[in-house]
Amino acid sequence: PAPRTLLLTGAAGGVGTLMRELLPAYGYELRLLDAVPVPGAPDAIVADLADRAALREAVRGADAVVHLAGISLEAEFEKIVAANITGLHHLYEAVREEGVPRVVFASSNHAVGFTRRPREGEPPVPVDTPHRPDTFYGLSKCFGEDLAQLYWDLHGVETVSVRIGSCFPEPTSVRMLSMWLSPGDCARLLHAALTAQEVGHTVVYGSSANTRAWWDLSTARALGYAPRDDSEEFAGKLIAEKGLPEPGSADDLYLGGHFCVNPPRWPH
Ligand code: NAI
Ligand code: 15L
Repeated sequence: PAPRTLLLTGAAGGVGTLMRELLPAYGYELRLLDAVPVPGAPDAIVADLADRAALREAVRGADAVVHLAGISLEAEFEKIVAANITGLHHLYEAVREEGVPRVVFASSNHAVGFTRRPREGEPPVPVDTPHRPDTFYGLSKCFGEDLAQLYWDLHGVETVSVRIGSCFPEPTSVRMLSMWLSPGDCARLLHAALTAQEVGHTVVYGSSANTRAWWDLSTARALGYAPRDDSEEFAGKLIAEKGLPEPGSADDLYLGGHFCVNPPRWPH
């Protein structure tokens, strides 16, 4: 049966706010958690990933966890370690202890950010391309994917690690034309990741069916994901406004784009 009660961590964030709106239509009951109060949700659990007891209580009885909480941009190494490494370990320990069968983990394109982006006629980047983080942030997502693999191999906790591209209401840069995951497609992808049979630990790229996509959506599609959106409708306006990336620039060369040279920093 499809999982029904979901713990959604990071519910006050950008993706969390979008998913709070869209996931209930798939029949999920959401339990929300964030380090800060979630606007309009007085019942949300306000807890830091440092708080193991709170996490254990939060996951109890849940059918699955969609784990979005954490530092979502570059930051001091120690801060990244606390939220995205130690905090992730706390979450997986809680999940293991409480017998929650599945996690969907928000990984990132920045786990492979220093990978060259394919040129015209070259194949898309596969999910088994080596990790090439572009930041400490990306490095923490590499760790997260490996932690997920360990909890599957050692403890039988299933995870779908979604290397999200750029999940925002609209793409706002030329790079995002290749990376964009529309909110509707994000909900479709999470639902596929939550309901597919026997995922073990599966890594997928998270983007819409973008004409300018750089990566391979086959493992996502194998879960049942059928994206409906394409960033191309925004291409004319964005390219006219911002121009194409300078040849040889990070935005031109690498999946991670400007994160490789001048990453935006946490907090937003
Ligand atoms: P965000 O920064 O808007 O939201 C993250 C949320 O996590 C915030 O509400 C924050 O309060 C909470 N948080 C941070 N540290 C915490 C802690 N120690 N304990 C409890 N809560 C904590 O990020 P966004 O954009 O919503 O991203 C969600 C997830 O998806 C993040 O893990 C991010 O790395 C990942 N991601 C997002 C992408 C995007 O395009 N938005 C792209 C790739 C990955
Ligand atoms: C990410 O991993 C960030 O969390 C998000 O804020 C975007 O910057 C995204 O990558 C991106 O590469 O556009």
